[in-house]
Amino acid sequence: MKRHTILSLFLSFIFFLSFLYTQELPLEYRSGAYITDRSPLEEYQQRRSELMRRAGDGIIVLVGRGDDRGYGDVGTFSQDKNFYYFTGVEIPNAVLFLLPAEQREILFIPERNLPLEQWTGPKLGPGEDAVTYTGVQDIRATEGGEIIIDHRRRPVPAWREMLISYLQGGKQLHLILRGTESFEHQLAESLRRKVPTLRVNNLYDDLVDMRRNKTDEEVRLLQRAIDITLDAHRNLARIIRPGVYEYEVEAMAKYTFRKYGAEDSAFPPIVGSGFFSTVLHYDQNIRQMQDGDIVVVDIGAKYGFYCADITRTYPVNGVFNDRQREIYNIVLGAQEAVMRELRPGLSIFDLRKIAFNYINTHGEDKHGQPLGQYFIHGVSHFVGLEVHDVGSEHAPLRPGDVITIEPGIYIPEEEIGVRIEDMYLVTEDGAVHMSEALPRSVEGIEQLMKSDTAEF
Ligand SMILES: [Mn+2]
Repeated sequence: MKRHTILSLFLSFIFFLSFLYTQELPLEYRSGAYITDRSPLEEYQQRRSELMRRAGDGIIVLVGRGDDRGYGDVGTFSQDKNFYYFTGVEIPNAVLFLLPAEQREILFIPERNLPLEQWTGPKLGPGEDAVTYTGVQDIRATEGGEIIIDHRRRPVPAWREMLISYLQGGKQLHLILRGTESFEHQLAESLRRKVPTLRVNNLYDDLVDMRRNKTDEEVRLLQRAIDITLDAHRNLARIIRPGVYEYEVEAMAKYTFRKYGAEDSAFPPIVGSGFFSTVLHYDQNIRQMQDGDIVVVDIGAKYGFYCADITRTYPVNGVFNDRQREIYNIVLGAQEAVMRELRPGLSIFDLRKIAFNYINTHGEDKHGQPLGQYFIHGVSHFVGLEVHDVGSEHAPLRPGDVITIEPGIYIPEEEIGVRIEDMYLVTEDGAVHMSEALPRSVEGIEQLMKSDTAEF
């Protein structure tokens, strides 16, 4: 009797497992994806082709981020941005080989681990489903193993062994080396011990060149991230009033991001009121806002891995006082001065000079001094897969760049901080103002705070 019970329990457990793992789940659920919107596969294919064209020969190796979470571990996974840019793949522990001369692509992903999948959900392993999901035709197991060909077992090398044999054959290794201590640096070092003749070429400049040049598809995803962020501002503007805590404003931003399918905040939301309006990256957001305060709200959604970064400054009681209005209009004037000049050929460094000159020649502090000293950060940065995206502040801007313009004045003595930040796509003859739909003028901001039209 007892044995019978144990046996039937065991059998029903096996039945449950087989049910769990044989049912057909849509591929995106099994891909580890957090995004709800991905570009067509041809988009990633074109980026890989372009990278191969630039490398010319040898072997390009891109390594995705690892995920060591085991049974019962919590936490989340976030793919390496470059790996995502070339694959659209969020599967952890993946590695991509690109062989330009042979026009070959090999994607390594981990074999499925059924017991672990009880914790993590069904995943994509090497096989037809992974080919369909990624568009890469040759998909292999990261760890290697063996395959049976003509009734004989043949070993299949793991990706590192396979790479070493390519390099020993004389192929040059192409890596994207950023900074001085990346995983790719360590990989190059460990490979050099096995292959003393190793030649390494750094594709970082090519990567920057490619990632700066936003495709229509990237502009679409960026615009969606921006539009969701503008909706967040519309929603939070109408709840700002004396007595409300900064975290309530943060909550409305995060609520709106998720409500419209953004994965997350692109960075910790900054909601700084009173004195904290003058603290650039204040993200504690614990203060109760008071009548007469000004509050800086710097937020951005991350959608399809693309980031938005939009700042507005609001008067907590709904109406700017005279001094706040004066400072606000100087910041707005600086932003418009930069917007008028924005065109290809200027650098981000040049843009800052325009903003600084405007601020330093308008208004003064309590001691009769010019206000340039209170503009203490850059006026612009590239935006894309990262909030502060790749690209140098001295590089001439060109069509396809997406940047911010965000002048600010911060006077701690007066507890007045104002920042206005918008996003722009640089074009042949100027720029498209991607966040234009959200009001920026004093009247527009005050009207927005009164409006009843926010959607929940
Ligand atoms: Mn910014």
